[in-house]
Amino acid sequence: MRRPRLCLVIPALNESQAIGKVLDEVPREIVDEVLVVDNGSTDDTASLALSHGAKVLFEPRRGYGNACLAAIRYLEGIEPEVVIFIDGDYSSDPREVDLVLRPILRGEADLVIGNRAPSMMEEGSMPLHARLGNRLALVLLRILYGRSFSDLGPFRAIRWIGLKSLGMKDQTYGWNVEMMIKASKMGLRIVEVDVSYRRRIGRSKISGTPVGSMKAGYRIIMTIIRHFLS
Ligand SMILES: Nc1nc2c(ncn2[C@@H]2O[C@H](COP(=O)(O)OP(=O)(O)O)[C@@H](O)[C@H]2O)c(=O)[nH]1
Ligand SMILES: [Mg+2]
Repeated sequence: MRRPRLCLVIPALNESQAIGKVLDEVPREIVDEVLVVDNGSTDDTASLALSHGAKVLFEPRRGYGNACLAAIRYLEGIEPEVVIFIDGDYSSDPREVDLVLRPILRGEADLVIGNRAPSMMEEGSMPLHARLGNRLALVLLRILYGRSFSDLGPFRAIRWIGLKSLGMKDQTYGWNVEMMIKASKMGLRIVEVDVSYRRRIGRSKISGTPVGSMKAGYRIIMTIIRHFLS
């Protein structure tokens, strides 16, 4: 199997407690470039990312999607073969990069989504309200698009050509589900693989509180409906 030019993208907002540990777990023999997109952190996320071997991009506009879009703009100049997205909070395990990469290397997938398998989830890693929001979104995807996914997990690999063709736009937490909907509509081959999920280090920016989950859930559900109507 030929090794792709692989870039790992890590959106990060105030992850100084976690980012160094995350970067230390990246299998550098597989990953060619690691990008941390800092979204205006007020802690030393950026300097820690630098000292742990990442390239740091700054995106002043807040939002998970904005961070990912900034990474895509940068990658236009690199034209990697595969891009892997992973959160910077230590919840997903970068040592599992090969799990999400394998179906692409085998030529079986264009997009591989890491399914946070219940048997591989650390207790307390995902609050009940986040689980319920995830379920609701998955039910909607099934009803509106006829697609059965197991998870909206953020740890995922996608072929660069496929990613570019999606024309991603979502600036916030609808990003992950936008990718799944567009990839489905465009007929990309989507494969799910089981990955682990740990308790994050530091404070959650999204689904750590019921209010945060509701806001993110609203965004996600509106994204699903909007794309259905368009
Ligand atoms: N760049 C950027 N990253 C964000 C933003 N909000 C959250 N993140 C990052 O996105 C990832 C997921 O956020 P997290 O707080 O863990 O959400 P949770 O997993 O739902 O609790 C983490 O790596 C955060 O640092 C944001 O506005 N901009
Ligand atoms: Mg998290």
